[in-house]
Amino acid sequence: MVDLFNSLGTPVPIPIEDGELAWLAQLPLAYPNDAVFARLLAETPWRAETVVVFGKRHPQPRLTAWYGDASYTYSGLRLEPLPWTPLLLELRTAVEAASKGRFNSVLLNLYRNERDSMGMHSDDEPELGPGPVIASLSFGATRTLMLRHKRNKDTLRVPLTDGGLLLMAGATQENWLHGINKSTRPLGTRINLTFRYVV
Ligand SMILES: O=C(O)CCC(=O)C(=O)O
Repeated sequence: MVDLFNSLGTPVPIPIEDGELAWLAQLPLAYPNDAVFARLLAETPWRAETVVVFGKRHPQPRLTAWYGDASYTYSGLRLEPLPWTPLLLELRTAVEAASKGRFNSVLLNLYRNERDSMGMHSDDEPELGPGPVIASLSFGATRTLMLRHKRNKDTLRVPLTDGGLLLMAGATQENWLHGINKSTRPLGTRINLTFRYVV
């Protein structure tokens, strides 16, 4: 497990080979984390999508919503964007200030409980361009992000706590897979927002 205890406004690098990761334990926000969580939960038109994996259709084990300026395709699923809400624009401004990045889209993931998950994958769709910066903001229950190196199979576990911002950049998507495993321990609800720049 990585020990993540910075609380200043600047993300702290997490050293990994063949990639760039940084963690900010609390993104500075105008409202408490639980207020943001409650609004996101209530205001988002959550969807249960079906994806195609190796030619077979599967329900995604979580709910999602796609917002921003561009459509996005992954696992045979084409997502048409919803318009930015005032809250999502505020969160984007805070994420851009902390990351020095620029984002035109955000995927919202709702993990209802310990049975929801995200399979190991890379955010390497062509429309994200080379070396994309992905800014991943978490609210609610802590879930652990698993990272696995594509060639040497090294692994890293990063606990994604309430209000924390994880930045993945450089060659991370080229060289690493990441995902959220199901848990055998009961877990509460978590909302994750991954900000991206779709070309
Ligand atoms: O929920 C998370 O922290 C992972 C999200 C993720 O990997 C993605 O949206 O691509």
